[in-house]
Order: sequence, then C-alpha cells, then structure tokens
Amino acid sequence: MTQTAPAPQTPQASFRPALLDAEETMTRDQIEALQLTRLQETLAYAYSRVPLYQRKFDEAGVHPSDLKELADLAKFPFTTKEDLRQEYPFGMFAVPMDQVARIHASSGTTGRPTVVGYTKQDLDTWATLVARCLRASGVRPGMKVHNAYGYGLFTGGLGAHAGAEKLGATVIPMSGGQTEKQIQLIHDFEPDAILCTPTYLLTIGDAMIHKGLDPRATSLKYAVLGAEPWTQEMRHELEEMFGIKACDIYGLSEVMGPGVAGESVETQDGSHIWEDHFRPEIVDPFDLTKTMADGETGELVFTSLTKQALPIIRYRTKDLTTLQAGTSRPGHRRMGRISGRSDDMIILRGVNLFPSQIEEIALRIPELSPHFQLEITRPEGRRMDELTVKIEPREGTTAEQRAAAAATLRQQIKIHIGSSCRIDVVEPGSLERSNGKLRRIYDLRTKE
Ligand code: DLL
Repeated sequence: MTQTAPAPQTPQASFRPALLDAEETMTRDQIEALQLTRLQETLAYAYSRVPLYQRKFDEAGVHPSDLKELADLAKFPFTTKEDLRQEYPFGMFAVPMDQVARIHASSGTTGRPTVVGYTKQDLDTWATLVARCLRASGVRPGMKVHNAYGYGLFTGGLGAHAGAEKLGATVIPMSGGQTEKQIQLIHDFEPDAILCTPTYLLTIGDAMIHKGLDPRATSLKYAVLGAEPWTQEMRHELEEMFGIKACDIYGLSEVMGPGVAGESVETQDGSHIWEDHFRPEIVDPFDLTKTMADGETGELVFTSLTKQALPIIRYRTKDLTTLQAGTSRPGHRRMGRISGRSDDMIILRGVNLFPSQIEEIALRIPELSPHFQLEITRPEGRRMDELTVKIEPREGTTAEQRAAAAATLRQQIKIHIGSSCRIDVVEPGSLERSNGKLRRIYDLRTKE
C-alpha cells in the first residue's frame, strides 16, 4: 500500500524514506518468498479461468501444482502478442465483464489491436506502482506534474495520470501533441515535472528554442520518460537542454502499462522492476528453453503476480535487455537499458543493428543533432540492402563541419556496429518530429 503523506506537502518538503511503500524496502529473500506464493496463486487462477491458458498448459503437459519453486516457472509455456490477438477482443479476460473497470488497447503496426482489461483493484495497483516510479524519479506530493503522454486507449496518458494523482501531485492532463499549447501551459502553470516520451520532450525543447525561449528557464526540475528506447546520450541531451533530472519509466500494455519498472533519481542506473507484482525472466530469443543469468542480454519475459482481469504468464515482450541486482531498491532487480525490440532490429547484410546504437554514436559527435531516421532500401538490380542514416546537423554548423561529421558518423558506425551505410546530412528542421513514440525506421524495400 502507498502511504500518503498526512498533510499536503510543499515541493521543498524533504524526502523521508517512511514515504516508501513497505514492499520497496523488502529484502531479496522476502521478495522471492512473496513471488513464490503469488506465482502459485496466479498460475492456478489463470488455468482455472482462461481457456487459452488451460489449453496451453495441458498441451505442454504442465499443471499449476508443478510450480514448487521459482525456477519451475521455466516449465510453463510462453504467451505472445499473437495469443492476445487470437483471443481478440476479450477472450483472455479472467473475470466477467461487469468486473472489468477499464479497457485499453495497443495498436501495433499490423493486425488487430491487443486489448487489455483492468478490475478496480488492478487499476489501484497500477496507480500505486506508477506513484512509486514517479516518487523514485524525484516527484513529490504537492508538486505540479505536466502529463504529456497521450490520453486514450494508449496506457501512457491515463496510467501516468492515475499514478501522479495517487502520489498526491497536482496533475495537468495535457496529453500528447499541440506542442505550442504545451509550451504555453508549461510557462503559465509552472509544473515541477513533465511526463512524456523522450523524443517528445526533445520536440518541445526544440520548439521552445525556435520561439526564442530558453528551455532551461522553465519551472521544470524532473522528467519521467519512457514508452520508447532512449540512450544515456539522449538523457544527457535532455538534461542539458532543460536543466532537469530525467529518469526512465518502463512498461507495456500487456503486462500493465507504464510503471512496471522505474528509475531512481539518486542513482539513475536503470529501472527497478516492481518484483512484488511481476516476475521477470531473461530468455535467449533464439533458444527459448535457455534462461539467461543476471547480466546476460536476452528477451525480457514477464509473469504477473497479482493481476485479476488479465493475468499474464511468461509474456514475451520482444524487448532486449539484461537483469541486474537492485541498488536503491535492493530487493528488486534492475533492467539494463533496452537496446531495442527484436521487432525493430535491422539485419543489414548479416549485421544486427538498432536505432538506439545510431543514437548513441551520433550524439557523441558535437555537430550532429538527435534528429535522425533510418531508411532501408534495396537499389534496383542489387541483391544487397542499403541503409541510409538521414540526420540533421546542429544549427549554426558550416558545410565543412557537416561533411566532416558525416564522415565521422559513417566511420564510427562501421567500427562499432560493423555496417557500411550512407549518411545524408539533411537541413535542420526537415525531419519529422515526435508527437509521442517516434518512428525511426523507414523500410522502403517493398516499394522498389
Ligand atoms: O509504452 C507503456 C508506457 C507508457 C511505458 C508510458 C512508459 C511510459 P505499449 O504502448 O504497450 O506501452 O508499448 C510497450 O514500448 O515493450 C517497449 O518496447 C517500449 N517501451 C516502453 N517503455 C520503455 C522504456 C507503453 N522506458 C513497449 N524504454 C515496450 C524502452 C520502452 N522502451
């Protein structure tokens, strides 16, 4: 349970550890003991209430009673986005519809949307966990929070909103888009924190600069950013641009929404997964029988431990990362930076490449901006795919500096990733700006 402060606090109120949820201070042993009982309950609950789970467990020859210790989870079958699509819209709900208090959906790029549901208790847990994340990232009761995650079926807007309210903050429910209005409200309402995607914060900062405003002069002190991969270099860019502390928040609709994991402002060393509610695993995406040890990279898989409307068993996120021991919340493990989704991996002449790798390299070159797109083409008559990095230079750079920066980028990509590519330094302001989750990859192969 979240312990709310007895009286309204000012933003300056010093942080008291007593404000942490009791579960945040649990030891690893306590967490794992809690996980075991919750996991046993969840498996039995899912098996008895969701036909798809019953079918899949039966086919795999496992029964919920086979889970005697945490490692036994590896015997159970995975759940994929495809399962949710097949059961569209409500086939995976474990409660009757009159107990479903809210529905969200994620569109994805192809096929049917995936639909997720929440009971009142699920919504309360969700708000509690988002509140934990916001507090870890520096937000305090009494602060004003500008929420620029999109409201609607996307879990970002309403998820972040409920968490900020639960924390005791004052929420400004701006939603995504309308960048001019965002700037106006940030100026007029003087929020302490902003919640949005990293690329959208960049859009807002950029637009401020173009209007002759200084992003460092706003009232903002904290940003809680997620919903898309971002790098340490992008963190540095945004922290410098606004003079703020920027922390990560991670989540996905199928598992809950934002707030599955969140980063502490004191350590800024990756998001702690709230393991009292989710059991994470890292598996080898090419050999799903192989569970990876802490520190090894693989695909992140989640099992929910308390969800009522949509219990989710070994859900394959497609997100590639590592698990490491917790630091500021030692009982809960931390996620490494997400290098990308396996869906977003470009395989160029046998070399695997993620947009975040390009971001990391480009932002170390002072003449280049964080605005870039990746185009994949297959020129006529050629058997090989080509990658073009379209990137904007920093304003005020000369033609010579731009050419030199392009050559450096090309060389650094070759050295660090192993791919040859074309670099197209385009005019500042010419690439599409983010309104939320930014599309970085343009695959033009089918059009040729
Ligand atoms: O993006 C939930 C969310 C909203 C998280 C707001 C954080 C803030 P989906 O639309 O279902 O849900 O997309 C989930 O987005 O599998 C990751 O690939 C990516 N993602 C989410 N957070 C992060 C992050 C929301 N902090 C998918 N870093 C996930 C990297 C992220 N990728």
